[in-house]
Amino acid sequence: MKRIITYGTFDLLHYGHINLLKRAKNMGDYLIVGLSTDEFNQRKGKACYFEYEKRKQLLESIRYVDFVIPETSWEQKQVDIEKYNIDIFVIGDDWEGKFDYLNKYCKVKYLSRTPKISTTKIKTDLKIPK
Ligand code: C2G
Repeated sequence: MKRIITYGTFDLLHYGHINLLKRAKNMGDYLIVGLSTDEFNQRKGKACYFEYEKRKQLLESIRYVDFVIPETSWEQKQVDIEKYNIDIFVIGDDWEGKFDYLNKYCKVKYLSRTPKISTTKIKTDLKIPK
C-alpha cells in the first residue's frame, strides 16, 4: 500500500486542484490531504471564501481523496509523514525545491501546476476582494 500526502488550502475548489489530487492519487493507493485551517491560512496570508469545514467537506467528496487532516503549521509535515507512514510527498511545482528537506523522510515529488486557473484568478474575474 503506497501512501501519498499533499497539503493545501483548496479554496473555491477548481479543476487545477482536482488535476493535482488525481495525479497524486495515481502515484499510489491512498491519498491524505493536509488541509490548511482558517488560522493557518491567516498565517499564509490567504483569506478563504469557504471556511475549513466546508473546504473539508468538498475535499472528502472527491474520489481521489482518502483522508483529510488539518494543516496547522509549516513544521508538521515530517511528523505527519512518520505518523501516517507516507511514501511520497506531492505538491505543485509552484513550491519547487521548498520541501526538498523532506527527502530524509520520504520521496518528494513536485507536479506541474494546471495553467490559467487559480483561486485568485477566480476571485479577480468575479471581482471578489482578495
Ligand atoms: N495547484 C495546481 N494547479 C493550479 C492551482 C493549484 O496544481 N492551477 C495545486 C498547488 O500547486 C497545490 C494544490 O493545488 O499543490 C493546492 O493549492 P493551494 O490551495 O493554493 O495550496 P497552497 O496555498 O499552495 O498550500 O504547506 C503547503 C501549503 O499548505 C500549500
